[in-house]
Amino acid sequence: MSVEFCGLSLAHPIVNGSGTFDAIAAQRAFGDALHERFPFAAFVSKTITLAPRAGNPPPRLWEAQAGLINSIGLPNKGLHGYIAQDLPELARLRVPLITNVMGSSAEEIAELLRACDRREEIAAVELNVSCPNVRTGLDIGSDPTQLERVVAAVRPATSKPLVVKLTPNCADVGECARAAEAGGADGVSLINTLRATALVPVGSRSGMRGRAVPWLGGGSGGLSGAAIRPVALAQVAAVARRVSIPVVGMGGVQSAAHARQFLDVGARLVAVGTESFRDPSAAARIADELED
Ligand code: RRO
Repeated sequence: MSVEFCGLSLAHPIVNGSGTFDAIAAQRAFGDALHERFPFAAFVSKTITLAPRAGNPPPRLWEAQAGLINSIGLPNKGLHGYIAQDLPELARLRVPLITNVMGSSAEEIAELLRACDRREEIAAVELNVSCPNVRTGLDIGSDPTQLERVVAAVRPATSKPLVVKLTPNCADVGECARAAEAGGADGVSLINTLRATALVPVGSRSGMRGRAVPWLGGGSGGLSGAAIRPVALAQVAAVARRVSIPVVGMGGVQSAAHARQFLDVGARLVAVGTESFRDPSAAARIADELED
C-alpha cells in the first residue's frame, strides 16, 4: 500500500482534499486517538493567503441532491497567523504536511513559497489556482499560457515539492496540466469544485416574492461530492494521459471502490473531501478497504 509521491514516502494512497478536514479541531476533540489512527497518509492544509481574509458572508453552504455547494471564500489567518498559530499544531501530526497556498500574483505566490521553504515542518506545497469563490486565482488556473508563466516564475522560490491544484472550470484541463508541468510543477491535483449556484426555494426568504434568488452569501459557489465523480474521473484520466508527473485525483470519493477507479485511470494518490464532512473517519475506512 505504501506509495512514493514527489519524493515523499506515504503509508497508503489516501490523503485529504484541502479545506475538508480540520486536523487542529480533530486533535482537540480526539487527542492521541486521532494520531493512532490518522485517516490520511499526508495532510493537506486549508488554503492560506499572504494577508488574513474574513471569507464570504453567510450562508456559505447548500446541500445539493448529490453533493455540497460551498461559498466559503477562503477565510484564513494569513501567512503569519498560519505560521505562528497553526503550524505548531499541524507539526504534531505524524504524517507529512502539505501546505496549500494561493496568491493573486506571481510575486505574492513566490513570497508564500519562500516562507514555506524555510519551515522544516512543511513537506510540500500545493498551489491553489482553482478556488471558484474568489475572483483572483481562477483566471491563472484556466489559462494554460498564464499558468505556465506563473508556475515557472514561482518555481525557484521553493526547493520543496510543488503540486498545482487545477481547476475543472476550464476548456481543456489536460492542457492546463501540461502547462503546470512545463512550468516546473512536481505534481498536479484535481478536481477542485465545479462552479455552481444554489437558489432560494420560492416561498422562503426573499424567494417569497416568487422569483428565485441566490442562496449563498457569496452569490455562487463550487459543487463537490458524489455528483461530480464522473466529471472528476474523466478529467483525472485526461490529465494522467497528458503528463508524466504524479496526479492526485479527487471528486466524490466515498468508498474504496471509488478510490480504486481514480487509481485505475492514472492517479498516484486519491483525496477524500466532502465525504469527511459526513463521516470524519471515512478516509480511514477507505484506506482499510483498499488494503483488503
Ligand atoms: O474557500 C473556498 O471557498 C474554497 C476554496 Br479556497 C477552494 O479551493 N475550493 C472551494 O470549493 N472553496
